[in-house]
Amino acid sequence: MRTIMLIDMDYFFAACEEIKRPELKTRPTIVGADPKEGRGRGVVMTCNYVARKFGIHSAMPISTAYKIKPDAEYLPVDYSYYEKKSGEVLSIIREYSALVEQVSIDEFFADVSGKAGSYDEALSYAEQIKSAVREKAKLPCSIGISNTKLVAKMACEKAKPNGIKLVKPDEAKSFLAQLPVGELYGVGKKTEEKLEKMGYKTVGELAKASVMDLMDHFNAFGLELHNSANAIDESEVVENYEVKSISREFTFEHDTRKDDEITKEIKELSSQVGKDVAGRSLSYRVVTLKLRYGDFIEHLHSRSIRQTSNPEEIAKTAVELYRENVDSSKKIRKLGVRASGFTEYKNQKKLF
Ligand code: TTP
Ligand code: MG
Repeated sequence: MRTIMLIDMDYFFAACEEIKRPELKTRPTIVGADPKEGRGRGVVMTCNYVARKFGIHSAMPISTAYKIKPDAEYLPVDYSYYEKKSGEVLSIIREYSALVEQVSIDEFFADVSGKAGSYDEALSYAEQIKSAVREKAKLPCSIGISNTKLVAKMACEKAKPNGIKLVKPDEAKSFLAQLPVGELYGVGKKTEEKLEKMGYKTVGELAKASVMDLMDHFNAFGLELHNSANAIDESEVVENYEVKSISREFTFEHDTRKDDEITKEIKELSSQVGKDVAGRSLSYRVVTLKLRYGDFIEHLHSRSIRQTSNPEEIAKTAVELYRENVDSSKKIRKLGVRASGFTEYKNQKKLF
């Protein structure tokens, strides 16, 4: 029998800020765009649970948050610190499990099948991991435990904040059955709407739907939906040492069409991405430029180049992509620059 844990940090970016300034723990604290006294653009990346009590949440426009709570603490995003803390958490979890998969900056699957003989043992093992993360990294987390990644992940959502939830294999189907379809992992807004139109409101109802019917509507994804709703998930926890991409984004104060303003920002973003790439001793092969226009239409433009570790190539390629693709009849709201297609150049050198 497999025992899988999903460890997700609570209000991660804001919890990191509380380490730097413990007095924030009792204050509503919001990490994200600068609110500029209500005129700011961009969104709340996350906020602590003190702020959540006022209805503030991730992805909310920062101006809305400011309307609700102008006297909250508003802090800029300090990625490099959060990445450092994320690395610390990963090392702590590795002390407890040989098989760890990092899903995002604050989310980790651990297969602890060999470590916990029974589910009671799994619970106390999770307690130990949670305490170690709290004591060593000074950060709170929540842990979901089950025999599949799917149910562990969804159990963790229910354990939040600062909790542990175990769903035993024979309880998995009934645990899922009561949830609205929108809460099933993998179901986004569009799928949710479609499923509701088809008459499936809860995961339990979806579980009983005919696979054929689901596949008629969703093709192969229909089978996945059927399996998920029935708590069937064979996927394994896989080690992933590699980073897939590194990116930075920027939202302009005012939508703009000024070429010099835009290229300056593309170069700045490229330089930040370049530093990050170099810091990890990576070489890259793909550069992507994201352009979001004032009407919120977004385009991604990518180019493959010769594998290189030269950070300058990012700005050069991104600016080329901009010149070749920009729709100059429209103003730009937001920019993003991404590097991907990595190999570790230290290893490459060894190979050659
Ligand atoms: P989450 O784990 O989704 O959120 P959280 O850790 O802040 O809160 P919770 O207690 O509910 O887990 O995301 C982890 C971090 O990723 C979060 O602190 C901020 C960042 N983030 C973004 O950058 N963009 C987003 O859209 C979201 C949701 C989060
Ligand atoms: Mg989290």
